Amino acid sequence: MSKTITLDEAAKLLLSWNNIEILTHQSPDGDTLGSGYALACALKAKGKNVRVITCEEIVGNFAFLKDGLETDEDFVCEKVVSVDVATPSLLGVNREKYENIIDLCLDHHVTNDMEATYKYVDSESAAAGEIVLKLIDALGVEIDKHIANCLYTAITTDTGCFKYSNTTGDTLRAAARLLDLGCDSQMINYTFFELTTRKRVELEKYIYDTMEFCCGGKCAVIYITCDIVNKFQLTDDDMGGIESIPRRIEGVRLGLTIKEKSENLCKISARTNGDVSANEFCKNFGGGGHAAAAGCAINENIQKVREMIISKAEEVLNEGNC
Ligand SMILES: [Mn+2]
Repeated sequence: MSKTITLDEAAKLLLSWNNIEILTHQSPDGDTLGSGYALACALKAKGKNVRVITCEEIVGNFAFLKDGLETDEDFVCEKVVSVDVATPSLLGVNREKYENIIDLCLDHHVTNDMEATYKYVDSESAAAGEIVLKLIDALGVEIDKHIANCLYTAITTDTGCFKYSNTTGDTLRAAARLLDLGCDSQMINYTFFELTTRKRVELEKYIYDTMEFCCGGKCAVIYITCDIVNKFQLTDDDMGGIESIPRRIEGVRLGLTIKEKSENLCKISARTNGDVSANEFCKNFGGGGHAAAAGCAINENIQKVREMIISKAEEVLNEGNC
């Protein structure tokens, strides 16, 4: 059992520790990386040896988050902190090594089921970045421009540029403070919400061509098959945020994305505008997440998965008279 602690207690622990590794989740997003690198920089400012552990090399649009965080080659880990990791499987390639040795878990997912010695989970926070901002204050570290950029990236990406229903007054006050501290919001929002690639445009063409509607238009389903990923050599970066396309359509209450990962494995992302629970929908298939955004995986071929989720969507949307 993990011991739930306050942020002040978490700060005290961190100040008493050294040689700290910060774990981020697989398929890294702006929140896990922004929060992880911001916390690392703050701990470094307190004279700690620290490094961020990722499941893959961080290149492309997220690479700037790593600035100024060189790690000694002879680093020996003593303490492990996870940020934005809701469940052990999200540790990916690092799961085996780390899942039983996490000292502190920091997260904002209501479904968090990580085992750690100490835990701070605040599901009211729109992003782990909001929690890390408060933690850095508790550590007594002055937030420089780079830390502000990391935290702004965390918060803006997890809120869809402050458009999702998880955005609260506190979220906006946190973001406002980061602007006051000199973060480059224009560069960050351009990078994550406007900049696109040719490959991405090709993917969107395919998605609009193959999109399906069910439940009388209350549910829209899009598909990303292995064939299309191979044809355009799509990376996770190219596909980021694609899941939010279906729910933009008028009348759609539940937007579903089926990503074919292999012949017998598909990942499903559910997105809603908050009135239908994406979390409850994905729980039917052993997954979970938030009210407006959740996911699950099904070990079946894509045709079977299509039938399963459309039939569940019909059940959910018709039952609730949505
Ligand atoms: Mn997050």
